[in-house]
Amino acid sequence: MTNEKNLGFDTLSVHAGYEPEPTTGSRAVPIYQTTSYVFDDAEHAAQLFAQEKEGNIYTRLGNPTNAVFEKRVAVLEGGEAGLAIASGMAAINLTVLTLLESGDEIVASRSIYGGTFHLFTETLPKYGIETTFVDPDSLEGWKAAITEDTKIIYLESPGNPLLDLVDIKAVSEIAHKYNIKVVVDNTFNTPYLSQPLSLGADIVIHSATKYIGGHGNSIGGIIVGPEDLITDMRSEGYRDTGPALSPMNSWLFIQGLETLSLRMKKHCKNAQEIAEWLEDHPKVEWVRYPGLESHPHHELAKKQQKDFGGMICFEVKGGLEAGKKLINNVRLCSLLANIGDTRTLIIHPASTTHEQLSKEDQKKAGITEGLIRLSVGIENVEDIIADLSQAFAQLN
Ligand code: LCS
Repeated sequence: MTNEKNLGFDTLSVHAGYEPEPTTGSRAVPIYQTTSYVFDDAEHAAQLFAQEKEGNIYTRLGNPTNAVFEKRVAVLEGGEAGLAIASGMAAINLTVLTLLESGDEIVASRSIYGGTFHLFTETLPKYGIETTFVDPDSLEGWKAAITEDTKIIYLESPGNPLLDLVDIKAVSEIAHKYNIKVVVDNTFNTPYLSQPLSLGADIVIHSATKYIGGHGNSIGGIIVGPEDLITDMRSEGYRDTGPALSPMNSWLFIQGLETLSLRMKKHCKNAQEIAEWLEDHPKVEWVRYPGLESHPHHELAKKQQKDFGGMICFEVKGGLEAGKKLINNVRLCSLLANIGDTRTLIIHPASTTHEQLSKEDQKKAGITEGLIRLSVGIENVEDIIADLSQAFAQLN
C-alpha cells in the first residue's frame, strides 16, 4: 500500500501490512501454517542466520501471517514495529526481561490486572527485579517512587478493573527526565480509543485476547515499539524463551482488527447507556465509567481518549452477597474471566481476576469486596439492560 500516512484508521485496520501476495493473489491474508521455510542454498541459510539478509527461518522467530498482524497493530498504534506473542502476559514478561536485569526496578500503577501484579510482586523478585506501586493519578507519587535503579514505568489506562486513568503525557515527561522507559498496557482502550505512543509512551503492549481479537476465541498478545528494540527482543528473549504466537491465532486477530473500530463504537455506545442506567438504579451503590461525569478522571478521559470504552465497574447495595446474587442470576451476560468479547461478560474481580492481590493490596487498588466488573458487549443494549434488570429484580 502506498503512503500509509495519508490513510485513516478504519482503512489501515483493513489494509495495513498486507498486499495480495504474488504467487496466488490471495486477497485475504493467508495463514502460513508452517514451522520452517526452504532456503535457496547453504549460503542463503547462513546469511539469514547471521542476520545479513532478511527472510523467514523458523516460525518461533517469525512467520508471514504474524508479520501482517505485527505490522498492522504497529501502524494503528503509530509505532515502528510489532512483535506477535503467545499471550498478553508473555508480552509483559518479555518486555520486562528485555529492558531490565537483576537489581533494576519498576514503578507501576497499582491499578493493573491481577496477573501482572503477581508477575511484579512474586515472580520478578526471584530474579532481583523489584516493583514499587503508586496511585495512578498522583504525579507526585510517580515522581517520588523513582530511584536511580528505576528502568521502566508501567501502567494501564484505564486500569483493570477500576478504570482509573493515568495522565500518560505528564508521566512520560517525568520518566524521560530520568531516562526511564514508559510501558503502557493499552488492552482496555485499543489503538482506536488512544495511542499512548503519541502521548509520549515508549512501548505499548496488548493482550490481543481482548478487544483486538474481539470474539473471545484466541489467546495472544503483541508488543509495539522502536524497530531496534523489537529486533533485539525477537533475536534474544523471544528466540530464547519461545513464546511465538500461532499463525492461526494471528489470522484470527487480523480478522478482529478489520472490524475493531466498528465494534469499539458499539461497545462504547452500549457501555455509556448502561453506565447511565446503572447510575440511576435504586439498587446500585456506585458506578465507575470514564464516560460519567462522576468518574474522577472524566476530564482526562475526554482529553486523552476518543471515547470512553466498553468496561464498567459497579457495586450493588448489599455488597458482596447482593453482588454474588446478581451475578448468579444473569442469563444473557456470561460469568467468565475475560473482557472485550462481542458478548457481555460479568465477573467478581476480588475473588477471581484480582484474587492474586492480598486483601490489603485490593483495598489500596480500590477493589472493594462487592465490586462487579462488566465488559459490555455489542448486543442490543435493551437486551443487556433487560437481563441486568431481571437479575436486579431478584435481589431483596
Ligand atoms: N493486560 C490486561 C489489562 C489484562 O486484563 C490481561 C488479562 C492481561 C494483560 C493478560 O493477558 P492474557 O495473557 O490473558 O492474554 N486479563 C484478564 C481478565 O481481566 N480476566 O481474564 C484475563
